[in-house]
This record gives sequence, structure tokens and C-alpha cells, in this order.
Amino acid sequence: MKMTFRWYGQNDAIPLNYIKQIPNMSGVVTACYDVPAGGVWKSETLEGMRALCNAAGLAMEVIESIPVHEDIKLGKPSRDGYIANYAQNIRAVADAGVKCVCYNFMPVFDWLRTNLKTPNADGSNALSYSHDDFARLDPQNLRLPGWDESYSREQLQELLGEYKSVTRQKLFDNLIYFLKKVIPVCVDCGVNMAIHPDDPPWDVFGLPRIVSREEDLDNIFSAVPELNNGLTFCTGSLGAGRFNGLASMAAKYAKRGRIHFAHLRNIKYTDAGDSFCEVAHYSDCGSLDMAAIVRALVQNGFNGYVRPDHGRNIWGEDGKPGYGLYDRALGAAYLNGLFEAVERPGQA
Ligand SMILES: [Mn+2]
Repeated sequence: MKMTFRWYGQNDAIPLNYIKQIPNMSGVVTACYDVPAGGVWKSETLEGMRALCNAAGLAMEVIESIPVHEDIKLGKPSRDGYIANYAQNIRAVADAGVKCVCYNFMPVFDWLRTNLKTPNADGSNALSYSHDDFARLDPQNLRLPGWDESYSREQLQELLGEYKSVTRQKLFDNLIYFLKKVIPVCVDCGVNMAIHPDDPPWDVFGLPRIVSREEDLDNIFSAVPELNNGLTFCTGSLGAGRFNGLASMAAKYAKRGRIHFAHLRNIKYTDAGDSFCEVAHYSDCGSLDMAAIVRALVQNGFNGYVRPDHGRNIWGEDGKPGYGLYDRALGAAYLNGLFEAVERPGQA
């Protein structure tokens, strides 16, 4: 595997040389954060970012994300122009040495939590999702923690209205329409697309979500069979759905060559339903068997990019929610150990 770390560009409070100091760190996962969804990324910007990373001894081979414009998800006539821009961006990142593009196809909202700083007894804090708190949110007047308020209240209502006619089937068809246009570009320039599962993996506010469970993934891969059409295996996102068997899914999709990128983090179920909190990466801190997941990946041929996903805020750090330095660095060190134990089991 190739261990990587998310880097939010030059505005990131965590400098590249700190990232490089984490053992076994091979590269960063980044994006052109200042270009809105649907826009065109500039080659000069990408080359500048790559030069900074390389000067710090880090590769820039994974992009997270090139965002998909809502018109593509809605299947509006304007989608073809946005898909052309997307294809152009794939070629631009490939020219800058990128091998893997993570993206998602969640309508309107991507990840959702109800608290970004849930206090833990040990003085750390982390993100969490409470079923009851979520049920109290009013979609007519949303104030979501962490959501970047890219839309005004009116724009959001209009967008939610447009989605009223978009069924699960229609959203799926729109994803396949998009993939049938961009995957040939990826084949041509050697880039793997890695769809990120829905987070959490169920419909929200009546909006359909179609990348939540094994059946969804099977449908996406059979509709567009090229191996460049792959997955970001995000354990925290898939794992929030108790219906997902993570080790068996990791084994199945690794064996088929579909996992190009893995987001590894642990969560803990906090009620009998769908509430959870984010915890340290170590298996016993949460509900996911991280060792079994890593074993399933490696033993089935996974050799792609890995990053420690969300960490807690620890040691007094007040980091970007989920993206402080310390706990993600601990996560990377722990994951290095899990991988080394399976990749190099040594002599008996
Ligand atoms: Mn993830």
C-alpha cells in the first residue's frame, strides 16, 4: 500500500514537512479547493502544487475530490458541458502525475454529522451523528454543522425542489451516464476513478443515495465494467451501515481490482439504530475490526493508496473537524503496523 495524508493546499494549517515526518508517508491527497464544482482546473495551479509536494519529498498522485456538479446528478441538459469540463480536469490532473481521483455522487450534501466536537471522557473530542438530533433538523431551514453554506436558503430550497423528481433509478442512470463519458478518458490517460460511498450510507432529507451498500457497488461496476471504474473503500462511511460486512466487502472488491483508495477509520455505534461517533483508529476503540479489514485488503491483492481518515482532536489541538494532525498521525502509524504485519509476516 501507499500511505498518504490529506492536505488542504497552502492554506492548510499543517505544513507538508510535518506530514513528511510521519513514518512511511509517501504522498498527499489534495484538490484545487478554490474552483467551484463544474469549473476547470488550471494546469499551472496543479504543477505548482505538485512542485511544493515534491520539494517536501511527497508525491501528489491522489485527488480528493474533483466535485461533480449538481446538474450532472440531476441529469439536466447542461450536464454535457460540465461533464466535458470534468473530462478536461481528468486530463489535467493526469498530466500532473495524478493516478487516482476520489469523488462522490451524493445529492446536495456530502458527509453529514450532527456534532463536530462531541466531548469524550478523556478530554478529546470528535464528530458524531445522532439519529434523534438529525430527526429534529428542519430541511426548510437548515443549519448543519460543518456544511459550508455554499447555497443561500433560497438556492437550497430550489435545489431540493429540483431533486423531487429524481428517483433512485434516475440518480443511478445519471451516474452511469457520467461514467460512460469519463471512464474512457480515464482509460486513455491512466487515471482510476474511485467513488466514495455515501456518508452516512442511507437517504437523507428524502434525497436518494445510491452508493451505500454492496448491491449498489455491484450495480455500478457491472454497468461500467472497466477497472478504472473503482471505489474508495471508506470504512467509516460504509461501516455506519450495520448491514455492510466490511471485511467481506474489502475482500471481494480488492480481489476484483476495484479498490483504488482506502479511507481507514473506526466508528462506534452509540445506540441500537444508526447513531455513531468517530473514535481512534484502533479496533478496540470502536465497532469496526480494523485488523480484519486490513487483512482482507492485503490478502486479496490490494496495493493502492491508503489514508488515515478522520481523527479526533487530541492533545489540545483545535484542528479542522476530523482533520487535525495528531490523531491522524497516530492513525497512520497504527495502520502502518497493521499493513506491515500482513504484508511482511516474517518467519515463524
Ligand atoms: Mn471517507
